[in-house]
Amino acid sequence: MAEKDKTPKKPDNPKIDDLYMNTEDGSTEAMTTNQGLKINDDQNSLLAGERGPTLMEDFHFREKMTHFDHERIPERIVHARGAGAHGYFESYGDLSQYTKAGFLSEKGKRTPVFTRFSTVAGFKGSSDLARDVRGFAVKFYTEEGNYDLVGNNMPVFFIQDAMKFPDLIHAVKPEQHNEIPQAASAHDTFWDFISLMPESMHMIMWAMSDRALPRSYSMMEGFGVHTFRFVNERNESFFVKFHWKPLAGTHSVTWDEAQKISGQDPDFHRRDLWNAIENGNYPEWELGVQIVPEEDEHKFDFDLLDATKIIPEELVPVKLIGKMVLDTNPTNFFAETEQIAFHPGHLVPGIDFTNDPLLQGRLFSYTDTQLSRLGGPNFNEIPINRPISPMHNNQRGGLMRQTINKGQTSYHPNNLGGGCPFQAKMSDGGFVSHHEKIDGHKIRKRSSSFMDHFSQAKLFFESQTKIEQEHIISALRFELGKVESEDIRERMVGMLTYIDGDLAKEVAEGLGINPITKPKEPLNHSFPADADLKDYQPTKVSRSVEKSPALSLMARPGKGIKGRMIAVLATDGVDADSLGHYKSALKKEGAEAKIISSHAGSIADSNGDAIKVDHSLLTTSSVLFDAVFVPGGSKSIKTLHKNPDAIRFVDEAYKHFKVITINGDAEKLWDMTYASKNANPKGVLFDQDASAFIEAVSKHRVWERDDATRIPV
Ligand code: HDE
Repeated sequence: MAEKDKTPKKPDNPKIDDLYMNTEDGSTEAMTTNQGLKINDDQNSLLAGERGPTLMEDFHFREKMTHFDHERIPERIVHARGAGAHGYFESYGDLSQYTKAGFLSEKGKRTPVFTRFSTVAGFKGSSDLARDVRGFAVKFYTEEGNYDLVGNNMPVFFIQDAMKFPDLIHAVKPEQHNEIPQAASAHDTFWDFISLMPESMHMIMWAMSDRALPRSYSMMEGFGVHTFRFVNERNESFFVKFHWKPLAGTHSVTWDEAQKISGQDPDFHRRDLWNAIENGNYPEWELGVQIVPEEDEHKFDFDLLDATKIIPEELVPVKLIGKMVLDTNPTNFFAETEQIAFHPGHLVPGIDFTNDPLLQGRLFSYTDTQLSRLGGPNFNEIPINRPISPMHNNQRGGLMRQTINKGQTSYHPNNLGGGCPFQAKMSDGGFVSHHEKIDGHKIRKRSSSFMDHFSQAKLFFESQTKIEQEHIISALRFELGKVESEDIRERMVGMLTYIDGDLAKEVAEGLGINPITKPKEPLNHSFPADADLKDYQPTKVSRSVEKSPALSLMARPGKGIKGRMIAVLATDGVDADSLGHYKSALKKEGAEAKIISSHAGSIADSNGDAIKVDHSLLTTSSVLFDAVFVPGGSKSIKTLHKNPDAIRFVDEAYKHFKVITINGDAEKLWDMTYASKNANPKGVLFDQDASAFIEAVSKHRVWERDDATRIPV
């Protein structure tokens, strides 16, 4: 028999007395101290006389204030700003040919996950819309222990060796003398470092592309970045690269929007994820793998261990092996999203590392950082970090220990404790590292197979569509335009000539640099002392594919408009039929139609029915929406077409390549816009029904609208 739901229904308009009855089991909940003592007065401190000083003995005040004083923990050194959600991963089939990982062993097998998305450079309170790489970290709570796939939304990285990570991060974070700028790479120290690091050039192309400005977490790809290993039951190993492919497609916002969103709603991505889940529009990604047999390790013209390289999908296709759905918001941000501790070294049998020197360094850093961030070695006992599989070992004590270990023994081997916990055989899921043969000199040196820094940067740039290339050029003009040192600007533009001559020329033009000075070789300034420069030349400079269309965001438009935000401009007198038709069609597709009006509260439609207003024109902006619908209704339009904010709303949406539908009398409002001066405006639909609008919105933006950026808003 199903258990009776004891949760009391929340009254629609709760009165203060109802709020005493809000616990899950319906009982009342008295306020207590941390010792369980019921509190009678939480309003006043204990005073010596009505107008006297506070008494030291006020234990309730002291406890409350002490806890408050210690509420913050150190934010993450990188990826401080983030948001996360619970969900599940479902395997598409049996992957045992490649890996013995249990969670990939049968069709339909579900594993709970928690996923956290983040920006890298900004502090915890910074804007979601910074131009930055996004973290894409997934904790799989498998039956064989926690497996963490701690990736990013770009498949390569700035550096090849973990030794350089502190330098990279010091360069991109706010400058040390004045702690400016926040969450931005557009400043001198970042470009000073980058312009001396040719190995960063491939990643710079990604970071300057629209990938750095995702429309939504649910519209970005994720990548494991490093090459990992799959290992099967026969101990055969395969190299593997992980990919997350969003079902909603890959979409971004423009830089002008990003900057405005940072002011209008710095929580834009966090809110988008939260609302999508609350509204049942669960974000979904497919997990894909590129699998390379061990014997093919040296078949490529790049090194699989070099994290500044991709394996083009045209060389090794991505095989889809499962789906992740995020369907539950955290109950408490701090307890879950903030305290979750990821680690690329959290593995399950069937998945293992390679010798990628960036990955190897990460294996040290992630536990180490939790010691200061979460305060000690017991962070694995925080509920969000606990595995669902049983956990037994002889680790004891330490700050904030939660487990009450029973018995006499905490060592191995033991007889007194019955030999427990015992070591598990491989056949019982005991983890054994892959038996890779290693034979080498102890040496600090980068392999010369890592030295071709430009071929893939070029491949990326040349695989972009024209509009994406233009965005990369503008991004570089902006970023370098904010750099004060002319030397750095010039050095960086010089470096770009090694990627693409036209790219360098276009950027130089925007910066007023003429002529371009090609930096003298060697370009790399990250040499050890006493280096023999011959060792730092590429062994091979080649490109096995000329173009990789998969590298363009346009390659993955996705399906439908689930989770898209549609602005409906309307006020009293709005045409009830048209509005009703659109609202129900959009809801069916999982999009959110929001009524934006000249005032807050509610409006009366042409039938006199009251409609709730979601935002007034004062409290929102077109940059927070994907498309605009202006229904007719002469009274509504009469009011709106005199409102400069409404006109600006439409113009700005036009500027950002968004689909606009104008129905009936709304044409009067359209005629007031700058955009209407174009006789043939692309992506503006007149008197269309909702299906035409939905089809147009599913393409995300009208990139072919070539007069868009000329709109002066
Ligand atoms: Fe991280 N990284 N990282 N990183 N990283 C951290 O760990 C580090 C790198 C990534 O939502 C830190 O718990 C080093 C690549 C994500 O909680 C820290 C190096 C990739 C997150 C750390 C790298 C990542 C982190 C900070 C160079 C993509 C956020 C707080 C060797 C594959 C996870 C923490 C979350 C977080 C170190 C490079 C992804 C300091 C030393 C490459 C998604 O340990």
